[in-house]
Amino acid sequence: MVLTQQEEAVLSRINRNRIPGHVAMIMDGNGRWARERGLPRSAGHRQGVETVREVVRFSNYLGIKALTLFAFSTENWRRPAQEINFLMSLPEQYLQSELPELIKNNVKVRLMGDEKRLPGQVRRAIAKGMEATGENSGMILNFALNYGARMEIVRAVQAMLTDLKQGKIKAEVSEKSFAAYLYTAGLPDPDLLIRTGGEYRISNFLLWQLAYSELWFTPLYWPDFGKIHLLEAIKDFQQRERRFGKIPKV
Ligand code: V07
Repeated sequence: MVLTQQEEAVLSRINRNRIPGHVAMIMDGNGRWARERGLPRSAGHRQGVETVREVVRFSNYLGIKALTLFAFSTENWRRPAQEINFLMSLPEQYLQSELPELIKNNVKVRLMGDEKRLPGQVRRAIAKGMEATGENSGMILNFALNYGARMEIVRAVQAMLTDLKQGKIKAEVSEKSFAAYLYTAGLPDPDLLIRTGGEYRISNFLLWQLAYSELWFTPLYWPDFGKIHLLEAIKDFQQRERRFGKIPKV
């Protein structure tokens, strides 16, 4: 990995043994990035994919064990059809160019969200990516597509009721047994949430899983987010961890 002097300087102040295990990201600000340059929104999304490529590579290099990216929310269907069509071409484009490298780097691709409403072409591309990386044991790369946290929770309750009616489970719920019905089953909760684009909200992302996560917000637009910013976020995460480390968790 080639790093600038500035990136090396921040990296040297980071404890490589205390890299957050699971990092989640809300990738906001692509449209505004484009508008400020007089470009169509699609140009912002295209540049956003470049950031995804860089962030995935660098996260893997740093030893992050799981990376969850909010690519398309259940609310995003309200956007113009033209923009939705463009967005729906991105998973296939990304996987077409990155899959060989993801396979080589032992990255495992996963999808979280309601697949049913996704176009067949998107589902096929992702199924292929998941199939090709299914045996990999390195970083888990979770794409949240057609994802909404309230929907995820309601869906989990429905699935529990189905299992109950079929006699597969007893009429008992614990945090642990409930979490097994979420898309993130088997994954640790995110240690760190990063949101770009200057909004200071969670926006229906991982409501259950973010209960104890550190939150890191930046006004930077997603296409402007780079290695240096991920390093800054991790540095802040480690400083907060040190500050609060002495206080016992409730
Ligand atoms: C999307 C680029 C990043 C900024 C946010 C909106 C636009 C990567 C994917 C993707 C999804 C699934 C997958 C592989 C890649 C993606 C959408 C939008 C819909 F298996 N970037 N990206 N999907 N943007």
